[in-house]
Amino acid sequence: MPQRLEIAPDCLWWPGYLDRPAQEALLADVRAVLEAAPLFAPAMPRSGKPLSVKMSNCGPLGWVADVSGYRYQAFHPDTRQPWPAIPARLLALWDALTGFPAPPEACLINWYGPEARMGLHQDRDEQDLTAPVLSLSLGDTALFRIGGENRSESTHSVRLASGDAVLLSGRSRLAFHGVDRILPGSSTLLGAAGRINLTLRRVTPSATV
Ligand code: MD3
Ligand code: FE
Repeated sequence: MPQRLEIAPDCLWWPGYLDRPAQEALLADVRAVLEAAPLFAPAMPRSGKPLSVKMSNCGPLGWVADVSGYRYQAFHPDTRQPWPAIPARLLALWDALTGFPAPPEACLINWYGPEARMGLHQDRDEQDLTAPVLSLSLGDTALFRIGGENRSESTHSVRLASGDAVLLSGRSRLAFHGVDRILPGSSTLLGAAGRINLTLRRVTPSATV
């Protein structure tokens, strides 16, 4: 079991959690998902300005962003087809790393070209903010930044590399975070510059006893 580090309160990081063969297998799963659900270009609500990251999803629900807002929906914004299922390998990673009693409902696929970034934001479009979020990185290293629940709080940065896993729960679930830049050429996994980040999430409240 690779070493686990706490980058911020309740934000756990496993550098190199997936070895190279596991990264290659996961990448093959992602490429199969992208055949059925191609990357789309999300846009900022109101302005319609495109984000630099391209996206897709798998699972019963997917996160989309367009001029009318941010939301989860059951179908691809361009093809109007239901999202493909979450690959079994990802469901197993969710179970192993979160121990959460309900399966993820959404897996957002973020694709970063060499110039892409993601501004500091909070993830609060999910109805169940008590469930964890699991992130997996493939390809080039990202300079990831995380702060506290208020934008004004200090932040710190870590380099998320191919195969790294990050688990956000508890006090980190509403932390501001973003990607300042990626380091093109830092990984050979994708066979080209760029980075893929997968985030597995619950969206709706899970049943309580
Ligand atoms: C901290 N993705 O998809 S993953 C996102 O690398 C997103 O693509 C980044 O931020 C990426 O929303 C960061 C790590 C991560 C994911 C979800 C979080 C950090 C988080 C949710 C709450 C707090
Ligand atoms: Fe986020």
